[in-house]
Amino acid sequence: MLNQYNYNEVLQQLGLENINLGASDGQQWLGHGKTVDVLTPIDGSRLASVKQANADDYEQIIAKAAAAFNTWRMVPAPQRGEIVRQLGEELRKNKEALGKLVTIEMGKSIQEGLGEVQEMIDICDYACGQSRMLYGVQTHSERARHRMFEQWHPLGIVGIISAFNFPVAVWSWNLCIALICGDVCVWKPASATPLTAIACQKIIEKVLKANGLPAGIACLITGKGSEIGERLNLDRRIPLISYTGSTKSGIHISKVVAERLGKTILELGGNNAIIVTKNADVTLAAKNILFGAVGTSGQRCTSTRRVIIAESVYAQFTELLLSYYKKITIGNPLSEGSLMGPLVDTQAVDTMMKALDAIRSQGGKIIYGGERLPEDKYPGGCYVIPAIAEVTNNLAIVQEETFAPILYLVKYKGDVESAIKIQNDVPQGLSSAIFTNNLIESEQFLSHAGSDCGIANVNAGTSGAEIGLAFGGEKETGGGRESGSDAWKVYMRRQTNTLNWSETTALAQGIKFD
Ligand code: UN1
Repeated sequence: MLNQYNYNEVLQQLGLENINLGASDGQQWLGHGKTVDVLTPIDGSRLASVKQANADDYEQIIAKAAAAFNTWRMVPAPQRGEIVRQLGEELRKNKEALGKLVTIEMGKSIQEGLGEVQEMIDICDYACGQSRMLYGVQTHSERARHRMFEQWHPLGIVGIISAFNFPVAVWSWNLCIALICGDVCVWKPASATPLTAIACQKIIEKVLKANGLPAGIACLITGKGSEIGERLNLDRRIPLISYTGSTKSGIHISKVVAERLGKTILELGGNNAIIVTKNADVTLAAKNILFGAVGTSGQRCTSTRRVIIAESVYAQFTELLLSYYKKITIGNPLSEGSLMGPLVDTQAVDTMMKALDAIRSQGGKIIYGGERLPEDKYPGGCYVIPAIAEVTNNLAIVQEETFAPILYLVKYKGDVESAIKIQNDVPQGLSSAIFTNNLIESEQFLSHAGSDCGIANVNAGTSGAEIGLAFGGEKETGGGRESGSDAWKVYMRRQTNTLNWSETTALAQGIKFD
């Protein structure tokens, strides 16, 4: 019943076959590892198979990447930007098919699948412009006839390990910025989403080939995190690993990469809250919270997980939110009529069910949803009704990130400071928001003593960030920043230069050494 679309048509449009090689150096496709089936969470059916990379494939590809870096770093940055601009053009042409494939492979609604591809296009445009703005500072030397400045040089191979929930956008944020910085990239996508990765790899290969560029600039290696991911983490030829995923894996990766003094960008778990004060436009808040909690079936790292509501508006807000939840349409995410699709797999549904049990046993109260939808009407077993629970913030389960559509309601008494205290009282620090029309409350939230998150919004939700500024979070979220603003600097090597044109020796700090 749900399968009203022809998945094969979308796969074919993007050059995917029944069995696909899962690794590429940008010109040659390889895959001598295990063959795995890829299933769609829409109805549990098999989409295609992928032959993963083995250790030899890995070695071959990293050797190509290392060689390509020597060429690519010498291409002028604005010319590198031009390649990224062309990638944006190709993505525009493939937006519909790729958006559909994202939806088919991991289950987010088609609106959000298309939105994800739009984020890729946006970062291409952004990175192209940034390629002419890799600015280094200069300052005045304390010594006569000396010049001091900083330069930003390409870093090397960047390993990108991405998650299933943004199977293609996370790659593009890293890839586009890394490419204009003169780096080459090796991508290990999430095990659940190799097909979107293969499709993207084919798109970028077309651009690289059309420009006569060598193999190794943009590479793909599919495989298990514990095998291929771990090889990347350990590999001294790779100066930077950008990882998006769980805090648990992030801590492991951070230790392994630090052991060889490599750099990491970590985008880990969030536990994002929205404060609704007595001065909030309650309707605006409820609408934003609906998207934040239910969008991508609650599987964004920016998903709204907690709402901290002033006692005086609690009843009014809750009633309104419940009325919205009752109208949520759940079903095939390819259908424009569905607001919410399936979770990524049945394991994710089990995790949600366990979290709901934990809420009950820890003293929370589920006031809406949480049911698994029946397989006869919703084949595949991945559909649920999103849940709302009344809790206190200190419950162990509330302190964790459960990657599912469970929204916690926490009542607060007193002023906005008490709400901010609750909002900050979790180990994670990615995204946060306040809904208020009161200037003082808003400024308090944004102040040094306000939200401790990497993202803090006023009258806008926790998810759906634009690409123009830096994206990432503090505390257990890992501290990494990607995308816009000066996030590009992590992808480069900084060099401080002093140039003496005095024709004499002059030591800094006034030291005489004659
Ligand atoms: C993620 O969930 O890993 O802000 C990234 C957002 C998106 C990115 C989410 N632009 O929700």
